[in-house]
Amino acid sequence: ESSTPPSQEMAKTIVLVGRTSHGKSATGNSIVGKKAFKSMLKTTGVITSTCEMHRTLLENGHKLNVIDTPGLFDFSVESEFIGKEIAKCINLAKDGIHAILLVVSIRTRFSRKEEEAGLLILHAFFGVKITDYMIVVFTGGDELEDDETLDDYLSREYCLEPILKAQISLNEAQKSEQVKQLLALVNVVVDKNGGRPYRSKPFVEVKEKDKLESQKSYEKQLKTLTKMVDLKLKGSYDKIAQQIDELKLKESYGKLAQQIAELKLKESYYDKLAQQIDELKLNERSDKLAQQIRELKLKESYDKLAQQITEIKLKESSDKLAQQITELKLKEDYDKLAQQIAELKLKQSYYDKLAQQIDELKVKESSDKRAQQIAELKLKDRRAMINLHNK
Ligand SMILES: Nc1nc2c(ncn2[C@@H]2O[C@H](COP(=O)(O)OP(=O)(O)OP(=O)(O)O)[C@@H](O)[C@H]2O)c(=O)[nH]1
Ligand SMILES: [Mg+2]
Repeated sequence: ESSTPPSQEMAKTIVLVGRTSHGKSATGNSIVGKKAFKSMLKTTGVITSTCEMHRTLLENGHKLNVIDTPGLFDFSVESEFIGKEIAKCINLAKDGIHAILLVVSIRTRFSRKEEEAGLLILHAFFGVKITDYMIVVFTGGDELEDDETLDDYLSREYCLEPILKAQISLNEAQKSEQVKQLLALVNVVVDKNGGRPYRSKPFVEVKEKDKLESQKSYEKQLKTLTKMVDLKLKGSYDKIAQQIDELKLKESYGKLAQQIAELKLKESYYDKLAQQIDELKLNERSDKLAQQIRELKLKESYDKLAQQITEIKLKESSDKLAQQITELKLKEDYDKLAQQIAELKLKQSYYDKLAQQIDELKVKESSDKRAQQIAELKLKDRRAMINLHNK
Protein backbone atom coordinates (compact mmCIF):
# COMPACT_ATOMS: atom_id res chain seq x y z
CA GLU A 1 0.00 0.00 0.00
CA SER A 2 2.90 2.28 0.75
CA SER A 3 3.64 2.28 -2.97
CA THR A 4 0.29 3.88 -3.64
CA PRO A 5 0.65 7.66 -3.87
CA PRO A 6 -1.42 9.46 -1.25
CA SER A 7 -3.49 11.29 -3.81
CA GLN A 8 -4.76 8.06 -5.32
CA GLU A 9 -5.15 6.33 -2.02
CA MET A 10 -8.60 5.69 -0.64
CA ALA A 11 -9.71 8.30 1.85
CA LYS A 12 -9.80 7.25 5.46
CA THR A 13 -12.91 7.86 7.49
CA ILE A 14 -13.12 8.60 11.17
CA VAL A 15 -16.37 9.02 13.16
CA LEU A 16 -16.75 11.19 16.23
CA VAL A 17 -19.18 9.81 18.78
CA GLY A 18 -19.95 10.62 22.37
CA ARG A 19 -22.35 12.38 24.66
CA THR A 20 -23.70 15.78 23.83
CA SER A 21 -21.46 18.80 24.45
CA HIS A 22 -18.40 16.71 25.24
CA GLY A 23 -16.62 18.40 22.30
CA LYS A 24 -17.18 16.16 19.26
CA SER A 25 -17.71 19.08 16.91
CA ALA A 26 -14.85 21.06 18.46
CA THR A 27 -12.56 18.06 18.03
CA GLY A 28 -13.75 17.65 14.45
CA ASN A 29 -12.87 21.28 13.79
CA SER A 30 -9.44 20.84 15.32
CA ILE A 31 -8.79 17.86 13.06
CA VAL A 32 -10.11 19.51 9.92
CA GLY A 33 -8.27 22.69 10.85
CA LYS A 34 -11.22 25.04 10.36
CA LYS A 35 -14.68 25.75 11.71
CA ALA A 36 -16.32 23.14 9.54
CA PHE A 37 -18.68 21.77 12.18
CA LYS A 38 -20.94 23.90 14.26
CA SER A 39 -19.58 23.70 17.76
CA MET A 40 -21.63 24.98 20.62
CA LEU A 41 -20.91 28.54 21.53
CA LYS A 42 -21.63 29.64 25.02
CA THR A 43 -23.87 32.39 23.72
CA THR A 44 -25.86 30.57 21.03
CA GLY A 45 -26.01 27.08 22.50
CA VAL A 46 -25.67 25.27 19.17
CA ILE A 47 -26.12 21.54 19.35
CA THR A 48 -25.22 19.22 16.47
CA SER A 49 -28.54 17.82 15.37
CA THR A 50 -27.55 15.59 12.49
CA CYS A 51 -24.61 13.59 11.14
CA GLU A 52 -22.27 15.63 9.01
CA MET A 53 -19.13 14.80 7.09
CA HIS A 54 -16.24 17.01 6.11
CA ARG A 55 -13.29 16.01 4.04
CA THR A 56 -9.83 17.35 4.63
CA LEU A 57 -6.50 16.94 2.98
CA LEU A 58 -3.86 16.25 5.57
CA GLU A 59 -0.35 17.73 5.50
CA ASN A 60 1.03 14.39 4.31
CA GLY A 61 -1.36 14.47 1.36
CA HIS A 62 -3.68 11.81 2.77
CA LYS A 63 -7.41 12.35 2.51
CA LEU A 64 -9.43 12.15 5.67
CA ASN A 65 -13.20 12.06 6.08
CA VAL A 66 -14.39 13.30 9.44
CA ILE A 67 -17.97 12.43 10.41
CA ASP A 68 -19.51 14.33 13.30
CA THR A 69 -22.59 12.88 14.97
CA PRO A 70 -25.20 14.30 17.31
CA GLY A 71 -25.13 13.19 20.95
CA LEU A 72 -26.27 9.67 20.33
CA PHE A 73 -25.68 8.38 23.87
CA ASP A 74 -28.19 10.68 25.39
CA PHE A 75 -31.44 8.96 26.06
CA SER A 76 -33.41 12.15 25.82
CA VAL A 77 -33.71 11.83 22.04
CA GLU A 78 -36.12 9.52 20.24
CA SER A 79 -34.73 6.12 19.30
CA GLU A 80 -36.25 6.56 15.87
CA PHE A 81 -34.16 9.68 15.41
CA ILE A 82 -31.03 7.92 16.62
CA GLY A 83 -31.72 5.02 14.30
CA LYS A 84 -32.02 7.40 11.37
CA GLU A 85 -28.84 9.20 12.33
CA ILE A 86 -26.86 5.99 12.68
CA ALA A 87 -28.14 4.85 9.32
CA LYS A 88 -27.11 8.19 7.89
CA CYS A 89 -23.69 7.97 9.48
CA ILE A 90 -23.17 4.47 8.15
CA ASN A 91 -24.31 5.66 4.76
CA LEU A 92 -21.85 8.57 4.90
CA ALA A 93 -19.02 6.16 5.66
CA LYS A 94 -19.58 4.24 2.47
CA ASP A 95 -16.09 2.76 2.49
CA GLY A 96 -16.21 1.78 6.14
CA ILE A 97 -14.84 3.34 9.28
CA HIS A 98 -11.09 3.42 9.86
CA ALA A 99 -11.35 4.69 13.41
CA ILE A 100 -14.13 5.65 15.76
CA LEU A 101 -13.29 8.44 18.20
CA LEU A 102 -15.18 8.31 21.47
CA VAL A 103 -15.07 11.88 22.68
CA VAL A 104 -15.15 12.27 26.48
CA SER A 105 -14.87 15.57 28.25
CA ILE A 106 -12.99 15.44 31.50
CA ARG A 107 -14.84 18.56 32.52
CA THR A 108 -17.93 16.45 33.02
CA ARG A 109 -17.98 13.52 35.34
CA PHE A 110 -18.54 10.34 33.45
CA SER A 111 -19.52 7.53 35.78
CA ARG A 112 -18.54 3.93 35.18
CA LYS A 113 -22.19 3.09 34.60
CA GLU A 114 -22.40 5.72 31.89
CA GLU A 115 -19.17 4.53 30.31
CA GLU A 116 -20.44 1.00 30.16
CA ALA A 117 -23.80 2.10 28.83
CA GLY A 118 -22.01 4.17 26.17
CA LEU A 119 -19.92 1.21 25.09
CA LEU A 120 -23.02 -0.99 24.93
CA ILE A 121 -24.74 1.54 22.72
CA LEU A 122 -21.69 1.68 20.45
CA HIS A 123 -21.77 -2.11 20.23
CA ALA A 124 -25.46 -2.01 19.44
CA PHE A 125 -24.92 0.58 16.71
CA PHE A 126 -21.83 -0.83 15.09
CA GLY A 127 -21.23 -4.31 16.53
CA VAL A 128 -18.80 -5.57 19.17
CA LYS A 129 -15.83 -5.43 16.76
CA ILE A 130 -16.02 -1.66 16.80
CA THR A 131 -13.88 -1.77 19.99
CA ASP A 132 -10.89 -2.65 17.82
CA TYR A 133 -11.30 0.66 16.03
CA MET A 134 -11.86 2.80 19.06
CA ILE A 135 -9.76 5.67 20.28
CA VAL A 136 -10.93 7.55 23.35
CA VAL A 137 -10.30 11.25 22.91
CA PHE A 138 -10.31 13.32 26.05
CA THR A 139 -11.25 16.96 25.73
CA GLY A 140 -11.06 19.74 28.27
CA GLY A 141 -7.49 18.91 29.34
CA ASP A 142 -6.77 22.65 29.24
CA GLU A 143 -8.99 23.00 32.29
CA LEU A 144 -7.03 20.54 34.45
CA GLU A 145 -5.46 21.83 37.63
CA ASP A 146 -1.97 23.24 37.07
CA ASP A 147 0.06 20.34 38.39
CA GLU A 148 -2.30 17.57 37.21
CA THR A 149 -1.67 15.53 34.08
CA LEU A 150 -4.34 13.77 32.05
CA ASP A 151 -3.05 10.41 33.29
CA ASP A 152 -3.30 11.61 36.89
CA TYR A 153 -6.87 12.63 36.24
CA LEU A 154 -7.80 9.47 34.38
CA SER A 155 -6.35 7.14 36.99
CA ARG A 156 -8.40 9.03 39.54
CA GLU A 157 -11.69 9.57 37.71
CA TYR A 158 -12.00 7.51 34.59
CA CYS A 159 -12.77 3.85 34.99
CA LEU A 160 -12.86 2.60 31.43
CA GLU A 161 -9.58 1.11 30.25
CA PRO A 162 -9.14 2.60 26.81
CA ILE A 163 -6.79 0.75 24.56
CA LEU A 164 -5.84 3.94 22.82
CA LYS A 165 -6.32 7.35 24.22
CA ALA A 166 -5.64 10.81 22.92
CA GLN A 167 -6.13 14.30 24.16
CA ILE A 168 -7.38 17.29 22.26
CA SER A 169 -8.15 20.57 23.88
CA LEU A 170 -8.98 24.05 22.71
CA ASN A 171 -5.55 25.18 23.85
CA GLU A 172 -4.14 26.76 20.68
CA ALA A 173 -0.54 26.24 21.70
CA GLN A 174 -1.03 22.50 22.11
CA LYS A 175 -3.70 21.85 19.49
CA SER A 176 -1.61 21.11 16.39
CA GLU A 177 0.70 18.76 18.28
CA GLN A 178 -2.31 17.01 19.83
CA VAL A 179 -3.97 16.61 16.40
CA LYS A 180 -0.73 15.10 15.06
CA GLN A 181 -0.65 12.63 17.90
CA LEU A 182 -4.31 11.74 17.32
CA LEU A 183 -3.75 11.16 13.60
CA ALA A 184 -0.74 9.00 14.44
CA LEU A 185 -3.05 6.96 16.65
CA VAL A 186 -5.53 6.65 13.79
CA ASN A 187 -2.72 5.14 11.73
CA VAL A 188 -1.91 2.77 14.57
CA VAL A 189 -5.52 1.63 14.52
CA VAL A 190 -5.51 1.24 10.76
CA ASP A 191 -2.32 -0.84 10.92
CA LYS A 192 -3.65 -2.90 13.79
CA ASN A 193 -6.65 -3.85 11.69
CA GLY A 194 -4.51 -4.65 8.66
CA GLY A 195 -5.70 -1.58 6.77
CA ARG A 196 -9.23 -3.01 6.67
CA PRO A 197 -11.85 -0.48 7.65
CA TYR A 198 -14.67 -1.46 9.93
CA ARG A 199 -17.75 -2.59 8.09
CA SER A 200 -20.70 -3.95 9.91
CA LYS A 201 -23.29 -6.01 8.05
CA PRO A 202 -25.48 -2.99 7.45
CA PHE A 203 -22.50 -1.30 5.83
CA VAL A 204 -22.12 -4.07 3.31
CA GLU A 205 -25.83 -4.13 2.68
CA VAL A 206 -25.96 -0.41 2.24
CA LYS A 207 -23.01 -0.37 -0.08
CA GLU A 208 -24.13 -3.23 -2.32
CA LYS A 209 -27.75 -2.25 -2.38
CA ASP A 210 -26.74 1.34 -2.85
CA LYS A 211 -24.87 0.34 -5.97
CA LEU A 212 -27.79 -1.67 -7.28
CA GLU A 213 -30.79 0.29 -6.24
CA SER A 214 -32.07 3.62 -7.31
CA GLN A 215 -32.40 6.73 -5.17
CA LYS A 216 -36.04 5.75 -4.58
CA SER A 217 -35.12 2.42 -3.08
CA TYR A 218 -32.56 4.21 -0.90
CA GLU A 219 -35.44 5.54 1.18
CA LYS A 220 -36.70 1.99 1.61
CA GLN A 221 -33.19 0.87 2.49
CA LEU A 222 -32.88 3.66 4.99
CA LYS A 223 -36.16 2.59 6.55
CA THR A 224 -34.95 -1.00 6.90
CA LEU A 225 -31.69 0.18 8.34
CA THR A 226 -33.45 2.54 10.71
CA LYS A 227 -35.67 -0.31 11.87
CA MET A 228 -32.64 -2.56 12.34
CA VAL A 229 -30.72 -0.01 14.32
CA ASP A 230 -33.85 0.78 16.22
CA LEU A 231 -34.23 -2.87 17.17
CA LYS A 232 -30.59 -3.09 18.13
CA LEU A 233 -30.97 0.04 20.07
CA LYS A 234 -34.02 -1.34 21.82
CA GLY A 235 -32.01 -4.46 22.63
CA SER A 236 -29.22 -2.38 24.03
CA TYR A 237 -31.73 -0.31 25.95
CA ASP A 238 -33.14 -3.49 27.41
CA LYS A 239 -29.63 -4.67 28.25
CA ILE A 240 -28.83 -1.33 29.80
CA ALA A 241 -32.08 -1.38 31.71
CA GLN A 242 -31.18 -4.86 32.92
CA GLN A 243 -27.71 -3.75 33.89
CA ILE A 244 -29.12 -0.77 35.65
CA ASP A 245 -31.53 -3.09 37.46
CA GLU A 246 -28.63 -5.33 38.37
CA LEU A 247 -26.64 -2.36 39.53
CA LYS A 248 -29.62 -1.17 41.51
CA LEU A 249 -30.00 -4.65 42.96
CA LYS A 250 -26.31 -4.65 43.81
CA GLU A 251 -26.64 -1.22 45.24
CA SER A 252 -29.72 -2.15 47.26
CA TYR A 253 -27.97 -5.35 48.28
CA GLY A 254 -25.00 -3.24 49.33
CA LYS A 255 -27.35 -0.98 51.21
CA LEU A 256 -29.00 -4.00 52.76
CA ALA A 257 -25.61 -5.39 53.72
CA GLN A 258 -24.77 -2.03 55.19
CA GLN A 259 -28.04 -1.93 57.04
CA ILE A 260 -27.42 -5.44 58.28
CA ALA A 261 -23.95 -4.43 59.37
CA GLU A 262 -25.42 -1.37 61.05
CA LEU A 263 -28.11 -3.48 62.65
CA LYS A 264 -25.48 -5.92 63.82
CA LEU A 265 -23.50 -3.07 65.21
CA LYS A 266 -26.63 -1.73 66.83
CA GLU A 267 -27.48 -5.21 68.03
CA SER A 268 -24.09 -5.70 69.57
CA TYR A 269 -24.39 -2.25 71.02
CA TYR A 270 -27.82 -3.09 72.38
CA ASP A 271 -26.49 -6.38 73.66
CA LYS A 272 -23.77 -4.53 75.44
CA LEU A 273 -26.28 -2.05 76.71
CA ALA A 274 -28.59 -4.84 77.81
CA GLN A 275 -25.66 -6.49 79.51
CA GLN A 276 -24.74 -3.25 81.18
CA ILE A 277 -28.33 -2.81 82.21
CA ASP A 278 -28.38 -6.36 83.54
CA GLU A 279 -25.18 -5.67 85.37
CA LEU A 280 -26.60 -2.44 86.66
CA LYS A 281 -29.75 -4.26 87.66
CA LEU A 282 -27.67 -6.93 89.28
CA ASN A 283 -25.66 -4.23 90.94
CA GLU A 284 -28.80 -2.48 91.93
CA ARG A 285 -30.31 -5.70 93.09
CA SER A 286 -27.17 -6.58 94.95
CA ASP A 287 -27.14 -3.05 96.29
CA LYS A 288 -30.71 -3.47 97.39
CA LEU A 289 -29.85 -6.84 98.79
CA ALA A 290 -26.86 -5.40 100.55
CA GLN A 291 -29.05 -2.66 101.88
CA GLN A 292 -31.67 -5.13 102.94
CA ILE A 293 -29.01 -7.19 104.59
CA ARG A 294 -27.67 -4.07 106.19
CA GLU A 295 -31.16 -3.15 107.26
CA LEU A 296 -31.75 -6.63 108.51
CA LYS A 297 -28.47 -6.58 110.31
CA LEU A 298 -29.29 -3.21 111.72
CA LYS A 299 -32.71 -4.41 112.68
CA GLU A 300 -31.21 -7.51 114.15
CA SER A 301 -28.65 -5.56 116.06
CA TYR A 302 -31.34 -3.11 116.96
CA ASP A 303 -33.52 -5.96 118.07
CA LYS A 304 -30.62 -7.30 120.00
CA LEU A 305 -30.04 -3.92 121.43
CA ALA A 306 -33.70 -3.57 122.16
CA GLN A 307 -33.65 -6.95 123.69
CA GLN A 308 -30.61 -6.07 125.68
CA ILE A 309 -32.26 -2.86 126.67
CA THR A 310 -35.37 -4.79 127.56
CA GLU A 311 -33.26 -7.26 129.37
CA ILE A 312 -31.40 -4.50 131.10
CA LYS A 313 -34.63 -2.78 131.88
CA LEU A 314 -36.12 -6.03 133.01
CA LYS A 315 -33.09 -6.74 135.06
CA GLU A 316 -33.16 -3.30 136.44
CA SER A 317 -36.83 -3.48 137.19
CA SER A 318 -36.44 -6.92 138.61
CA ASP A 319 -33.57 -5.63 140.66
CA LYS A 320 -35.72 -2.81 141.76
CA LEU A 321 -38.48 -5.20 142.41
CA ALA A 322 -36.13 -7.41 144.29
CA GLN A 323 -34.95 -4.45 146.19
CA GLN A 324 -38.44 -3.33 146.76
CA ILE A 325 -39.31 -6.78 147.79
CA THR A 326 -36.31 -6.80 150.02
CA GLU A 327 -37.27 -3.44 151.25
CA LEU A 328 -40.80 -4.56 151.68
CA LYS A 329 -39.60 -7.62 153.40
CA LEU A 330 -37.33 -5.61 155.57
CA LYS A 331 -40.12 -3.20 156.28
CA GLU A 332 -42.39 -6.05 157.11
CA ASP A 333 -39.79 -7.59 159.34
CA TYR A 334 -39.25 -4.33 160.97
CA ASP A 335 -42.96 -3.83 161.42
CA LYS A 336 -43.24 -7.23 162.94
CA LEU A 337 -40.31 -6.49 165.09
CA ALA A 338 -41.79 -3.21 166.03
CA GLN A 339 -45.01 -4.91 166.77
CA GLN A 340 -43.22 -7.52 168.78
CA ILE A 341 -41.33 -4.81 170.44
CA ALA A 342 -44.57 -3.03 171.05
CA GLU A 343 -46.07 -6.20 172.21
CA LEU A 344 -43.04 -6.88 174.31
CA LYS A 345 -43.21 -3.39 175.65
CA LEU A 346 -46.85 -3.93 176.36
CA LYS A 347 -46.08 -7.18 178.06
CA GLN A 348 -43.25 -5.61 179.96
CA SER A 349 -45.45 -2.84 181.25
CA TYR A 350 -47.99 -5.43 182.16
CA TYR A 351 -45.37 -7.43 183.92
CA ASP A 352 -44.06 -4.36 185.56
CA LYS A 353 -47.51 -3.58 186.78
CA LEU A 354 -47.90 -7.13 187.76
CA ALA A 355 -44.60 -7.04 189.58
CA GLN A 356 -45.61 -3.82 191.20
CA GLN A 357 -48.89 -5.32 192.19
CA ILE A 358 -47.03 -8.32 193.39
CA ASP A 359 -44.67 -6.05 195.19
CA GLU A 360 -47.53 -4.12 196.56
CA LEU A 361 -49.23 -7.34 197.39
CA LYS A 362 -45.99 -8.56 198.91
CA VAL A 363 -45.65 -5.37 200.85
CA LYS A 364 -49.24 -5.60 201.95
CA GLU A 365 -48.86 -9.25 202.73
CA SER A 366 -45.79 -8.66 204.84
CA SER A 367 -47.39 -5.82 206.62
CA ASP A 368 -50.42 -7.97 207.18
CA LYS A 369 -48.19 -10.70 208.46
CA ARG A 370 -46.48 -8.29 210.71
CA ALA A 371 -49.75 -7.01 211.90
CA GLN A 372 -50.84 -10.58 212.47
CA GLN A 373 -47.59 -11.34 214.15
CA ILE A 374 -48.01 -8.27 216.19
CA ALA A 375 -51.54 -9.28 216.93
CA GLU A 376 -50.39 -12.75 217.81
CA LEU A 377 -47.67 -11.39 219.86
CA LYS A 378 -50.08 -9.09 221.59
CA LEU A 379 -52.36 -12.05 222.09
CA LYS A 380 -49.56 -14.12 223.44
CA ASP A 381 -48.57 -11.33 225.76
CA ARG A 382 -52.12 -11.03 227.02
CA ARG A 383 -52.38 -14.73 227.60
CA ALA A 384 -49.09 -14.72 229.43
CA MET A 385 -50.30 -11.87 231.58
CA ILE A 386 -53.55 -13.63 232.20
CA ASN A 387 -51.57 -16.68 233.19
CA LEU A 388 -49.40 -14.75 235.45
CA HIS A 389 -52.26 -13.03 236.94
CA ASN A 390 -53.95 -16.28 237.68
CA LYS A 391 -51.08 -17.67 239.45
N1 LIG B 1 -12.20 24.26 27.74
C1 LIG B 1 -12.53 23.44 26.77
N2 LIG B 1 -13.77 23.52 26.23
C2 LIG B 1 -14.11 22.64 25.24
C3 LIG B 1 -13.22 21.67 24.78
N3 LIG B 1 -13.85 20.96 23.83
C4 LIG B 1 -15.08 21.50 23.69
N4 LIG B 1 -15.25 22.50 24.53
C5 LIG B 1 -16.44 23.32 24.70
O1 LIG B 1 -17.52 22.49 25.04
C6 LIG B 1 -18.73 22.95 24.50
C7 LIG B 1 -19.37 21.85 23.68
O2 LIG B 1 -18.60 21.56 22.58
P1 LIG B 1 -19.18 20.91 21.25
O3 LIG B 1 -18.04 20.69 20.33
O4 LIG B 1 -20.34 21.70 20.72
O5 LIG B 1 -19.72 19.57 21.85
P2 LIG B 1 -20.47 18.39 21.02
O6 LIG B 1 -20.00 17.10 21.62
O7 LIG B 1 -20.34 18.59 19.59
O8 LIG B 1 -21.98 18.62 21.51
P3 LIG B 1 -23.31 18.16 20.71
O9 LIG B 1 -23.17 18.61 19.34
O10 LIG B 1 -24.40 18.85 21.50
O11 LIG B 1 -23.41 16.69 20.86
C8 LIG B 1 -18.35 24.17 23.66
O12 LIG B 1 -18.63 25.34 24.40
C9 LIG B 1 -16.87 24.01 23.43
O13 LIG B 1 -16.20 25.27 23.30
C10 LIG B 1 -11.89 21.62 25.40
O14 LIG B 1 -11.04 20.80 25.07
N5 LIG B 1 -11.62 22.52 26.36
MG1 LIG C 1 -21.65 18.80 18.19
